[in-house]
Amino acid sequence: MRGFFSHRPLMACSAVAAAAALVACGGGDDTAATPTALPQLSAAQAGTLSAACASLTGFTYAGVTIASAATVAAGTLTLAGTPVPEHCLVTGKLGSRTGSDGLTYAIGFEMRLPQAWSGRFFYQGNGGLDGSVVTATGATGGGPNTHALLQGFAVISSDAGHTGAQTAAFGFEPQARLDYGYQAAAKLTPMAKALVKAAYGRTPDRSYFGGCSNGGRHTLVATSRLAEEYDGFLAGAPGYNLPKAAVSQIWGAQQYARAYTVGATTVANGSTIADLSTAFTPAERTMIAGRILAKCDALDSAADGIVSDTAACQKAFSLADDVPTCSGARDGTCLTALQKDVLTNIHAGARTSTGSAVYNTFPFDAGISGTGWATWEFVNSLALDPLAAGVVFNATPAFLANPLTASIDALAAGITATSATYAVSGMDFMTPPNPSNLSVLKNRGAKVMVYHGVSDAVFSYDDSVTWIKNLASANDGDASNFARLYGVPGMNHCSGGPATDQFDMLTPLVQWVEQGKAPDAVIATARGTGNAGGVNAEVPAGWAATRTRPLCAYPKVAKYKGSGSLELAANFSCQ
Ligand SMILES: [Ca+2]
Repeated sequence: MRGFFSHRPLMACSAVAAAAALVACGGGDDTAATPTALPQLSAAQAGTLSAACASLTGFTYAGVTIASAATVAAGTLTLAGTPVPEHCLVTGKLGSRTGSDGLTYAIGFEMRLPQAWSGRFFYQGNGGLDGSVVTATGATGGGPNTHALLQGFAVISSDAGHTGAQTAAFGFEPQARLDYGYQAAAKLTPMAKALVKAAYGRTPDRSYFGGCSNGGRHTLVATSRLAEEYDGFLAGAPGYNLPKAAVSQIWGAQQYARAYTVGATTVANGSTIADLSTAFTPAERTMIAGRILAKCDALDSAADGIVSDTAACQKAFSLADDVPTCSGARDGTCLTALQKDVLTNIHAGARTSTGSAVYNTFPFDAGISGTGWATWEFVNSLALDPLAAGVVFNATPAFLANPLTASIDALAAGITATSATYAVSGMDFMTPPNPSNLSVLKNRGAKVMVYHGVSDAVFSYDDSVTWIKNLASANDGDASNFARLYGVPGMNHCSGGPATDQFDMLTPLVQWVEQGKAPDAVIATARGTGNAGGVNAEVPAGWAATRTRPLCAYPKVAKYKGSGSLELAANFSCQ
């Protein structure tokens, strides 16, 4: 792979930036603190499909087999109640091969090419363990209302090099791991741009990469590995330390097992697992959320059911002092001392037996009442994360006999280790090589926007804060001229929870990249009753169904202006 520059002053004086920074560079005067102007990329120009769609079956590219190319009439697909305009759907495979396990592998993909094209290309990073070609609508998270395909992007989606969504068997095959980690995206990108050229007569003017969860991970990996290929990156709930988060989840399951009803079981993905949700009932989690709100809601100047000032809340809220300790049986109004110990540990973050942090802390936030929070903590921690951490990321892969008794030390070591068969560690193939050094994309004029639910239970919002802080430190204390993080209070993993979880972050990203209009705030809406893109049942009854809020770029938070309706974003500002 390309080299990574670590000497920032050198980059600040690169050829691209030299004109704007001539004095500072030539004089070698470190006291000159004037920020270097970053290049402004030009706007994409609209076009139309110039090739006959069916003729794209004849598209040739090394290693590619096109299976089909057919016109999809307007309205055949509907997204959030909106008919998708006419487009050309091309399906195919790249790099068919026989794996070390004797099975056939390929990077399956589909590409949707709008008849009326914006001049832009969107790489859709998908979730989970990949393994299926999710419809290439360009879903960007933020509630099901925004899709790059609806905005005229040519969109590619892939299975990342293996089939069988949510199964981990591919994790025994070394190359399939690497394709899942980052190589499928690297291989598909130039192919997709060539296919765009075949379809429209020119390569895309501007290229974007986005997704949520594992798709957010793909996106932050691309900020590092594919910095020269993309102009804008939209990462939702980025599991950019995904192997660590997976080990952390298993550790969390072991914590919950200290307080659950022994013998209680539930079924997930066809398997019977311990019912860890008995450790914290919905009534107890709702009570905890209420206690957090009582302490933290008004810290942002509005008692509106939203804890906007996450940092202040961590200082103000004490699980020990602010939640009653049960004097008798659990009845939903209190927590036992053991429950408090477990939940304190969960928020303090996973540790090895010698006390080393496995991952990161998790903030207290009102979204702990959400069903998504519970699913990740109590179900996926036993049904999904053991597949990822035990098999796919592990130097000695094996299905875990019992995640509740698995060695966290061994799992934590396994994701950083290599072996003769697995020469690249899980952490190396799954994460950005250096998430704090984005000099290449920065100095090209590319931009990064990240959003993250503060009540995400699997990938910690705190880890995204760590990312933006480290990025700022590597850029004279402020990376906001090319990268911004937007916390979504109350939101669980990618969507849901008591939150304004519907927003279009792609349009502001395009405006930032192509017009230089920096996004200070992004307006988000609650998906209450009647929402065309799907109703979020966890919007509190006291909220307007269409409540709006500004999502603010970290470290700013949304504060009430002091007058006007609490339901309208216009009455809040980012401070
Ligand atoms: Ca509030």
